Amino acid sequence: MLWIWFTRWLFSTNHKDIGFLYLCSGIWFGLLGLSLSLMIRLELSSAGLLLSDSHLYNVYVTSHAFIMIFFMVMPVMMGGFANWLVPSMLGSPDMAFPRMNNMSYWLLSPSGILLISSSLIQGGVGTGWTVYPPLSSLEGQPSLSVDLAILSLHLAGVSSILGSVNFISTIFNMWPSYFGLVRLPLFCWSVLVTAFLLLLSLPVLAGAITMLLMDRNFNCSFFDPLGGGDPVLYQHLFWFFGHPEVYILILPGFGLISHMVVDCCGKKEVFGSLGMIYAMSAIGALGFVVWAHHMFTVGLDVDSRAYFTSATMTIAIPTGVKVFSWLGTLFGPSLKSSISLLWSLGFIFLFTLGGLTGVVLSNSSVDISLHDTYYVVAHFHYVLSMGAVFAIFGAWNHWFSLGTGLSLRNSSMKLHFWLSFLGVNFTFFPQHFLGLAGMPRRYTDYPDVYLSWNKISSIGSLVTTLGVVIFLLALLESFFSSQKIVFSDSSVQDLPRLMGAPASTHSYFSIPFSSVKH
Ligand code: HAS
Ligand code: CU
Repeated sequence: MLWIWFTRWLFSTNHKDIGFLYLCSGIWFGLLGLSLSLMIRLELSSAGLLLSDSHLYNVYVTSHAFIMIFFMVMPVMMGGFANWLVPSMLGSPDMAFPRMNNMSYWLLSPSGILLISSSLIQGGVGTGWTVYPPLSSLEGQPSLSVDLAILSLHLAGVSSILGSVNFISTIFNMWPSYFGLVRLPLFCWSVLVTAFLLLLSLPVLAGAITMLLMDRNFNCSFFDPLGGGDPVLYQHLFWFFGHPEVYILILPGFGLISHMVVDCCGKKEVFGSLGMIYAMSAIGALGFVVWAHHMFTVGLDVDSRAYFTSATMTIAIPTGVKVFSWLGTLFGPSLKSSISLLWSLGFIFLFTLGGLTGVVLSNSSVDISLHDTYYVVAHFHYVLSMGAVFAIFGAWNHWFSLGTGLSLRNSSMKLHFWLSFLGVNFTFFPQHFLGLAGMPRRYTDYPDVYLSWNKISSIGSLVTTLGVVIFLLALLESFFSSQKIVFSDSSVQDLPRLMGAPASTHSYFSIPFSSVKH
């Protein structure tokens, strides 16, 4: 019995089983990342030191970022939702390489174990998620923790590359070619673009951290000026990966939002669907040529700064196309109120706010004073905590019943949304003011002048956490209640539309959910 259970989950090649595992791990890591963020907010809730050691604070900041990026958002979006939805939307029985899919998932666990162990031994990694030398070099942090974290990133990278190869092969081979890629559902498009970004950017990160590992362990000096190396080289390599990475985190969210928005107004297609495809492809391509906007303070020459400023600003155009297309889709009388509509509207509003502060930061002259301040922290939490995370919660509400046959209590989910909406705004809006007033990021302490906004920010994080508790309780209630949604024959006929397949393909659609209960 136990063996059957064991093999079911350990050796599974079924995209829904693997997706389920990814979602479960995502929730677990999400809670871990949330706990770390609470420690950060606790430390910053008053002036002076609460933690005995400022290095420990840096360890919290570093682990929080690694866990949220590599073990929460990426696995949930690509591993969880994409695994569930892509084969279903394509009308294919599974992913192209089901065993490779299993391997992608099971590489993530050793990677997570390495990352967590890195925090538990020899003081942990306090380098920030960017792992810049010389702080991350042997002189900066001689402990083994940094090496463990590097190996963890390598494994997570292999897992993601295998996943990308699988998604690209699945989409190109399992989508009937006579439909043409123009009719490929937008979520599949977003996953396709993301998979290419992963495939092209992760090897560069792998190169950079391998060089760092060589510097640390084999007396190399790629990033050490004393041996003819250059620490700025690391920054170029890291951000050549790092900037595409931020679009990797948001593009699948764009895809999910498009489907939710369409379903909420009962329309057949997103307004400007072809434009959405071009916009996502443009964001993906442009994402590779703007990396040095993270490095305006390293002493770039004025021409490079002018180039990286203007190239970065052009990304606002395709992103604007997406925002206005969502609004165009929502425009009209037939809006159906639902929880996923709330998250979608929240996403559009708050992601745009975060995008606009990105445009502010892209001005190299302004960034000289805003770089490494809380303004940057506010920017990226608006696009991530309110962009990526809102898309995840929206999609969770949108597809939960279809995937599990269970239902979530409407009032709890509404409360969860409003607590999150209030909580994140209270947490991150004041950080704009702190940044403009000069408060640096990654510091444990601050002058009293920054106290009040920091207090409000910390209270905000408690409100968000309360929302998460409500969400978890509602989830437990739904799993343990005996109330199951019974799909009628007519709703099964409606599955292609519910899954988000384009209207023109419905009659060709093979119903993916053989397990749907009648
Ligand atoms: Fe960013 C730093 C610029 C989008 C995530 N970003 C970060 C970091 C993260 C991150 C994690 O140029 C910190 C990394 C670290 O640890 O150091 N970002 C941008 C720009 C965009 C952008 C221009 N970022 C994202 C997304 C992310 C993300 C998406 C993840 C999900 N970001 C920066 C810059 C830095 C930066 C600097 C470095 C700062 C520093 O000093 O370290 C764009 O893609 C945003 C486009 C979206 C919009 C909104 C919708 C568009 C509409 C059209 C009309 C708007 C116009 C603009 C014409 C613009 C509605 C008008 C402008 C006005 C201000 C009114
Ligand atoms: Cu960037």
